[in-house]
Amino acid sequence: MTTLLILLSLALPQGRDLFGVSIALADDVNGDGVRELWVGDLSDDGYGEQGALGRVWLICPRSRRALLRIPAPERAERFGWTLTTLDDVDGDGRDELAVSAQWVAPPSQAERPSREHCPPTGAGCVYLFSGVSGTLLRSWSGPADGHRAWWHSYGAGPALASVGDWNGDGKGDLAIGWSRATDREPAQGCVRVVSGGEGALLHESWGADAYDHFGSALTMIGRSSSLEAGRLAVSAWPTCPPRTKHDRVKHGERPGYVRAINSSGELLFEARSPDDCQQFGFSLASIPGEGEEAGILAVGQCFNCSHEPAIHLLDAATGKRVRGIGRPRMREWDHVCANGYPDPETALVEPSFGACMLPLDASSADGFTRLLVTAPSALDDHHPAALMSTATGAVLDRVLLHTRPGKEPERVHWASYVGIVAAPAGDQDQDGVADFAIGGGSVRCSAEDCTGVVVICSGRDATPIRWLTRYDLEPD
Ligand SMILES: [Ca+2]
Ligand SMILES: [Ca+2]
Ligand SMILES: [Ca+2]
Repeated sequence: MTTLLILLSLALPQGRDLFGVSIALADDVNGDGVRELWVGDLSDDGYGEQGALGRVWLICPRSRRALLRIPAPERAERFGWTLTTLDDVDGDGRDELAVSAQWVAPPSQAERPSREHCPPTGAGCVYLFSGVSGTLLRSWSGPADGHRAWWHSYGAGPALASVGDWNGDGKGDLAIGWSRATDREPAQGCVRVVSGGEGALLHESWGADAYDHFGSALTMIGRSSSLEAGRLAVSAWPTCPPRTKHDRVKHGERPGYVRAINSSGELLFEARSPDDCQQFGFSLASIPGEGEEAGILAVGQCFNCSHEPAIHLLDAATGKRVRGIGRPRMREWDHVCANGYPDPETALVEPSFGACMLPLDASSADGFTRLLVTAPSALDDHHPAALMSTATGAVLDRVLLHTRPGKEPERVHWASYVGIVAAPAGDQDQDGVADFAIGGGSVRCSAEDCTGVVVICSGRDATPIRWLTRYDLEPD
């Protein structure tokens, strides 16, 4: 019934609260000693041909003030599903912000595709803005994009990643995953690395086959400082060719793969799942190594796949699998809520386990990096994420949304899909440990429920510190 309500609601343009579908850590713009957050907001005010126009907020979390609002540029729609900060480009010493629009309306009415066409045909765009003023610096076009899971916002594209200074000109550069790009074959997908300074194409590589959707997820690996070029990991989630049902059965699933390339464009390795899962690479995260160590590339396979969800930890230099993290039992993931399950001892965490991953700075007692792992779910999402040991796969700390600091808990009950994104949040509570933020984005079934949120959590023990919703934002 819940799923039905969501589907019905999605069919309607009204009532979507999609505040928090994307998050990135900003500089301390207002000088209060705590860094700001960029938050994407696809909520329902302002609609175009293909859906919400979208906007991006720069928010001071401490005061809940919006310091800047970047509206969708002219003819851009579905603006803000993905965003990333970039090392300084315009020379003011502050990071810039890259934001995607999944669709750009053509200039003439005659060229408009049907509104029902999903994913939309035509062009999408990625825009680079000054991180201080929100001034548009440049943009790059590619094929229109959408979501990998058709009924919600998981895995929205085009994927974006800051790649440090790829070409050595002292300015930040950007990788864009155009997973629906067509070369010799349809939807092979490509990744393009572009220069933040000049806008020039620095690198381009393509998926192996038709419908590989290469470029679906991106992350930098083995990078120790911000303006140092590292290596780029790119994943492909192949889909079945859109032919007849018979063909679909005949072709079956094809395994997903992850490739790593360096700033000379050389292929360093290609990795696949031990079980050939199609959605290997749904999520990617990089755990930097100490000193000469190459570090670890964490690869998630989750959600809507016919294989068991899992996280694979690969050697970042060779792509060889080091170990895996399996889906925990509910009892371990959330010992409070597990009591509500028919069989808490055997029930497993949602199959969205691993939808998003984020390594945290502070190490666990065993000396290994802790990995934030999300498992977003629908309307009763009390346990969206946990900190896990990359050594043992054990759950170390849990993000539990039973209470909202300083507020009535009712709204908490209706936060949903929290964990479709995760981002570093700086040290918000100023205890010397870097914190993190996880975001939701919801479909409202009536006026008061299902709020899109950004939940800022303590990097020390994962306790929620602060909630941000668009209703809380104070006008500046
Ligand atoms: Ca600040
Ligand atoms: Ca700048
Ligand atoms: Ca550069």
